Amino acid sequence: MVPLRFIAAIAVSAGIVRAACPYMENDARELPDHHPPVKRDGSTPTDEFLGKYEIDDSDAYLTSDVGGPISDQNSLSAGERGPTLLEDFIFRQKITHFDHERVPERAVHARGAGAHGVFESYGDWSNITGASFLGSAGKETPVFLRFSTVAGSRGSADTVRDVHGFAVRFYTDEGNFDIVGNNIPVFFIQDAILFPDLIHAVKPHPDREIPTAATAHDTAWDFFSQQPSALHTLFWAMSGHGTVRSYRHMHGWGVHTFRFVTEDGRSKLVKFRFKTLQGQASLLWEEAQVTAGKNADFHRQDLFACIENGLYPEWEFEAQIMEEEDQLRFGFDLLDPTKIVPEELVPFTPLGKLTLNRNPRNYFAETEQVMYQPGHIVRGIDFTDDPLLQGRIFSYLDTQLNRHNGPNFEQLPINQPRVPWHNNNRDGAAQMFIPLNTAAYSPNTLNGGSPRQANQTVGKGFFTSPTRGGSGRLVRAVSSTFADVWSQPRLFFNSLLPVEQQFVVNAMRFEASQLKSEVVKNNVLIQLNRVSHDVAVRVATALGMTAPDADPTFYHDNSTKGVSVARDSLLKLDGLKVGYLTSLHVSTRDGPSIESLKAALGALNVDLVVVAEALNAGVNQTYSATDASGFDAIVVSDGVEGIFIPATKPSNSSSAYSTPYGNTTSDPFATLYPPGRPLEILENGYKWGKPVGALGSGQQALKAANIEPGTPGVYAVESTGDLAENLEEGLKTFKFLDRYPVDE
Ligand code: HDE
Repeated sequence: MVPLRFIAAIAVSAGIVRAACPYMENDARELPDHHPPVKRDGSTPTDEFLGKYEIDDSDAYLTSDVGGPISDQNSLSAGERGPTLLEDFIFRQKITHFDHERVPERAVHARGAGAHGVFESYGDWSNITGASFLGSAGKETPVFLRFSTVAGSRGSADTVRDVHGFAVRFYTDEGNFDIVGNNIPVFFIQDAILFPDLIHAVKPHPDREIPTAATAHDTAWDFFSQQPSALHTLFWAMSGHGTVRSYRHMHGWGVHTFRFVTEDGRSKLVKFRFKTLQGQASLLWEEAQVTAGKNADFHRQDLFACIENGLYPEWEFEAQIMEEEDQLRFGFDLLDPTKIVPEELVPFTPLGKLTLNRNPRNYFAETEQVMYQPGHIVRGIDFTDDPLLQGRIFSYLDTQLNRHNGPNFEQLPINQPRVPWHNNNRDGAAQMFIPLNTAAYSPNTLNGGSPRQANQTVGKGFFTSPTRGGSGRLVRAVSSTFADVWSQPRLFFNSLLPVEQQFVVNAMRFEASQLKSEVVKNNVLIQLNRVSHDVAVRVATALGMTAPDADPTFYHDNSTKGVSVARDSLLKLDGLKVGYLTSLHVSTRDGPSIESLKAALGALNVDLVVVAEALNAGVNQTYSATDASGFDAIVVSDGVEGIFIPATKPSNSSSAYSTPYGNTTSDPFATLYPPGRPLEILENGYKWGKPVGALGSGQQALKAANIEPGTPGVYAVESTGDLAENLEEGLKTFKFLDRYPVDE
């Protein structure tokens, strides 16, 4: 039998197969090159690997799926007014393909957006892990990151309140490694067998399919209150972590404890975090709700635009590194995914940096078809016995089989490793390659024993950490070391600013007051009361109920840093937007002052969006299409106070323009937008904690909106220079939360 390698070598030298690309060194597999890689103009060219799969339709004839040039504008019919013929293979192929265009959406995390990027290791970490992508300083590894919400279906809005997915694939030179994480460091349940229960409870009611992408309903809170392991994640989700400003402004967490293993088999326990280098930022709930209606694509738009504009978001990849014997050292179990390890106990070690620098070129082929698995693991990293992780290792492979309708989904371009693969897996629907080895089994002699077995010492194979083992009676029970599920939600709540605590309480009031079942509401109060009597009383008040008596078994005053969103200023202002409210009545919109403001903000990578009644030179947006939710700060230009101040009576003067609420007006622009919109934008911006400002006589608009000049985050100024300086500070603060009252 001629070895595969030999056949491949002949094929290459005979020109039957092209020489291997850099990613597939010594490998015969390669696509034909009739579709040369397409380079995108601008900042984000396609990488060489995926480029080979791209199709460039420019200057080409339309063809059938099998290459014959065709016209498909009209179907083939028997006579001009006659029936379409079954013979019309062009019609049938096109319609059949269309009928099969969808694959099942993800059972959870269906709504999402992804991007390509690169990971760079800060150092040689071989003292703690044999993972090759962490093997030397400056080593680069391609990545693909998909962000998501959990509960909503594929067409749901981005800004619903939810946990957010943060799934990272490293295309390492020793195979694909996925960290399929979330923006919240803990999870609702401790055992994977409860996942279907959790999701059935959280998804819409089965009879009426209501509500979409929301937990504010009876089944969700019934489950949360019957399964109190959910409380910790619930508290995080009810805080700003559930309503992020953008995917760029959140951390990513690996959630489970994993293992690092060195080449010589020494292991450590690790928890992973991707720390946002933009800084954390959140929307307020009312703002998030409005945004969901005004711009359902708010987060994917932000991500796409920033990358397209070269404002590449970055995260530091960090690990909390612990000893094997630390498993029960901290007063909880490191195998319990409902627990964080407070950073005061174990600080984070920064290992490298992840940068997103390239948008997908086709949403379906890349973002929809990327199929992550916690089971995608590489040499030097290993699992732990966390029962949630154990179940996930099974579930993700299974769900991909369902989505792809067969086992060859790893051959899709976005899923392929960037290294050759060799095994005896064969056939199945949509097999994309032509395996030449007829001895598709192991051990074999007919193919020289190839593909050969690799292990810890031979062929740099994956190996299980030698420290791992298990024995014991078979049990169907959660470990008693997982029992305390109330102390850490309290730790989280204690660690928030009072106004952030208020938002958590407000969120619970919002959700719980929509519950129909008195029993569920009561159970919710019982569980909240175990975490905090204060929270239970505050929520009970809004429900018109009485909280149970204090239940102090788990009460404590500990706190930890790093869980609050609002405590720290933003690190970068990249991609933030300032709305500049002006009017066609004034010419300041294209004068030198606005240019200087644009330039000053542009230097911070902040976009100044000029809004007026109609598109015109120097105007980017109209009032009819604009809302406060589209901006991170709002300023009013000089000379436009007229459109903010409702007139008491219609003006008859043809030069006047002061009747936004009147149904008769001499303002030629007043009917171009909904009555009162400019004032509404300013009022909402202020209400939602944004920095607001006004130039010159525009300051009268602040008065009309009842905004007190001189209060934090309110800038009444005369020059654009002052405004730019103030806005920089204001945007770093991001939200001025003292505008929100806190319960006494
Ligand atoms: Fe997932 N989860 N999950 N999950 N999960 C899926 O896989 C599952 C859990 C997470 O952008 C599904 O491909 C089980 C924790 C992300 O493509 C499914 C359990 C964490 C994504 C699935 C969990 C996650 C998923 C649906 C309990 C954070 C989206 C489609 C044991 C650490 C990945 C799919 C993407 C997706 C199962 C719990 C994160 C059904 C059984 C904990 C980010 O297989």
